[in-house]
Amino acid sequence: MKMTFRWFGTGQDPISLGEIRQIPGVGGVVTSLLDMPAGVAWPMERIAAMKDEISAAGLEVEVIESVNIHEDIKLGADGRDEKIENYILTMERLAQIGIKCICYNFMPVLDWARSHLYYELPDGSNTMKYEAEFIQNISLEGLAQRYAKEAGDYEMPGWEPARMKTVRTALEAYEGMTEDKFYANIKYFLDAIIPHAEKLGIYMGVHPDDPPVSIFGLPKLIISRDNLRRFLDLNPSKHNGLTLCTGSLGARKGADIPAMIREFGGEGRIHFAHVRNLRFENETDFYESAHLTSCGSLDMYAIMKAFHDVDFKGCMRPDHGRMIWDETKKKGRPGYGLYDRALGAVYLQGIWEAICRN
Ligand code: DNO
Repeated sequence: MKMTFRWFGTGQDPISLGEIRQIPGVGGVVTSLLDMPAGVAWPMERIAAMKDEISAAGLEVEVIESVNIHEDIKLGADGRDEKIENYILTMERLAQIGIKCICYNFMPVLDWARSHLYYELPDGSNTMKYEAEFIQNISLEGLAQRYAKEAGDYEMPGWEPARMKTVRTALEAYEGMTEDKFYANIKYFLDAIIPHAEKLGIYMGVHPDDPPVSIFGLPKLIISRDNLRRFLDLNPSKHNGLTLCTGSLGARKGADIPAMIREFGGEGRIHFAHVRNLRFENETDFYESAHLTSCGSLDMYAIMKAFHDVDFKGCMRPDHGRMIWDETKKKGRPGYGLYDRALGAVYLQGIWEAICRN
């Protein structure tokens, strides 16, 4: 296991590479070119500049999160082939700087969503929260406005104001989308890109849908063990794999995350891991707690033990953290402050060391 840290890029992230380099045990970052719209081929100069900047700071570029998928591909619409070709071009260029793992998602229209970005906990820290009733009673536009207001200078990925302008049309395009059709569209994409991934030595890791429930009438299809199985079986190559996100999958009460790690990790199909905790407040609502087992509802020891038992050699990163020590808004995108994630990275490595030495 290699511990990494997500960094959104210069101008996109108030956290510096210098700060990340000082987190014990973290030698590389997970990053992206956030301004690249889905469907275009990323320019080689931009990719090379990203690599040079990160190397100059003494860090590796370990994983690209994300190369986003154009809606035409998800919908199986006319024009998907051209976007798939651009996707492959981007993969080829990323391979030139040594990238071995790409994280992406197949979430319809939106990326992840929460009701609250800065929910205050009793200790005075702020965190993200998902409250089902709140989401049921707000329109998508209302939520987008709330994010735009609350997230300060940073756009929430998947909720960019420019994207919100056409979001109704995008939502309508999903009317009548069936599960079988959606999986057929995924298969079409995978069958096109995976042979290239094999040639390039790139491992693709799909991120599960977050939250794992349907919101604003959109289907959520990659949320459970059975869905992950179905996804992997669409294309049996080892290069078609998962980003195992404990927080997204774990937001379904009762989900057995260690069992999923053992099953899919044991088959060599987990290529990247997001490891975080969350605390359920009732059957449907949760907030994102500090990483410690004692702070949330997930058993972080059991999760790390499962990764260890399947001899997980990929990259892992701490995931969303709380905003602590006065860093709210000034110091990080929602969920992506410096301090709580750094504590998470060190805590997870502590568990790992104890398991390895036992
Ligand atoms: C949220 C992230 C997601 C993730 C994408 C992967 O914090 O886990 O936005 O990066 O879904 O494509």
